Amino acid sequence: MLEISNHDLSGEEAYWLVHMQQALALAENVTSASPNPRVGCVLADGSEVVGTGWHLGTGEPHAERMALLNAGDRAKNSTVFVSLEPCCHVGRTGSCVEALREAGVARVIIPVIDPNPLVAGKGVQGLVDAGIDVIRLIDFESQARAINLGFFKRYESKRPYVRLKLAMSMDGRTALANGESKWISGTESRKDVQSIRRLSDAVVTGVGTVLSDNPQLNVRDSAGVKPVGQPLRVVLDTQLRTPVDSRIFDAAGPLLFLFSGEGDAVVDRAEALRARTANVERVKVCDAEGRADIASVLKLLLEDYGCNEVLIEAGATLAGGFISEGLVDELIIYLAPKLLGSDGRPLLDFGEITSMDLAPRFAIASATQFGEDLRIVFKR
Ligand code: AOF
Ligand code: ZN
Repeated sequence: MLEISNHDLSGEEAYWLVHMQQALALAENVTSASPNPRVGCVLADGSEVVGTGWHLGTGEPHAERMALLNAGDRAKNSTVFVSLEPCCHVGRTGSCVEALREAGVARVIIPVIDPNPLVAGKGVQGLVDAGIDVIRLIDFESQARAINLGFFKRYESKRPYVRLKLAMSMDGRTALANGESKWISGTESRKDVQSIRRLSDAVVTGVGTVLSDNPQLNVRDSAGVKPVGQPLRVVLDTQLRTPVDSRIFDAAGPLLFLFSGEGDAVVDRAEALRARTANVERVKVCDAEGRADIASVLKLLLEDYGCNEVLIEAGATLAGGFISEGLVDELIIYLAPKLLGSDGRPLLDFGEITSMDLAPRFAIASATQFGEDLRIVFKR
C-alpha cells in the first residue's frame, strides 16, 4: 500500500481529491449505522463518477457493494474511493474485498484503516493479494475519523463517544433558584440540539430531569428534515421514580430505564414501566451513594445496545458525574446572553477542586452563533 499526501498528487490524480471528498460526504450523510460505521463509496473512471454507494446499518449492504451494483459493468477497471478500509471478513453481508476483486476494479483509495480487529489491515492485504493497487490518502485521515468518532472510540477505547450538552447563562447558571429553566436558550439553539440528537445512538438523562422538566428527548421533525429513526432514550433512575404518565412515554422511539434499587416496591414499579413498553434493566454496579455507575452504563450501551455515539442531556449532578469520571469527549455549551445571579442553579456539580492542576480541562473546538446564543464545542 502506498501512502500519499495530497500535495504529491499530479495531473489526472487531482480528481482523486474530488472523488474522496464525495465518498466522505456520502458517509457523512448517514445519520447512524451503529454499531457499524458510516461509510461512503465512489467508483470513478478518471474524472467521471460511474457509481456511488453508502452503508445504512447492520444487515444492509456495505457502501462498496451498493456502489458496485450502481456502477454495473462500468465497475471494471474503475478506481474505488471508499471512506474506510474495505472489509475482508464474511460477516452479515460478505467480504467487500471479494466483491471488488470479482468486479475487476483497478485500484482502491482509502483515507484510513478500519479499527475493527476483524479487518484492521487485512482488508488492504486482501486487495494487494488480489493484485489491486491500494493507496491511502493520509491527509484525509482526520476528516474520515471525524465522521465516525464513535466507531473508532468503540475499538480504540472500548467505550462510546460521549457528548454532553448543557445550556447556561453568561454567569454559568442553568435555572433560577426556584427551578425555573424554560427557556434559557433560544429556538435556534434548541433546533440545533435536535440535529445533535439525530446523530446520537442514545440520549441519556437522569430521573431528576424527567421529574423537573418532563422532556420527551426524541428527534422531532425540524427544518423540514424528516427524522430518520430515533435514538434510544435512556433514563438513569436508581429507584424507578419516573411516573408512568411522563411525557417521555408519549413520543415514538425506544426507551430504556436503568435502576439499581432492590425490594418489592422497585420490582412493582419496573413492571409498571415495562407495561409502558419500556426496557427496564438493573445495572449491577452502583457507587457508594447508590447512583448508577456511569462507566458500567456506557459499557452496557456499547456492548448490549450497539451505541457508538451517546448524548448526555442531564442535570448538574449526573452531568457532573460524567465530567468528574473523565468520560466526556465533547462538551457542547449553549451560552445565552442572560444573567441569572448567584442564587441560580450551577452548571455542574462535582465536588471541590483543590488545585488548578486538578481542574478538568478542555480545548475549544468551535464557537458558532445560534440566534442570540453562542454554541461552544469543547473537546478533551
Ligand atoms: C466496509 N464498508 O460499508 C461497512 C464496513 O456486520 P457486517 O458484516 O456488516 O460487518 C460490519 C463491519 O464491517 C464493521 O464493524 C466494519 O469493520 C466493517 N464495515 N466496511 O468496507 C462498509 N459498513
Ligand atoms: Zn464491507
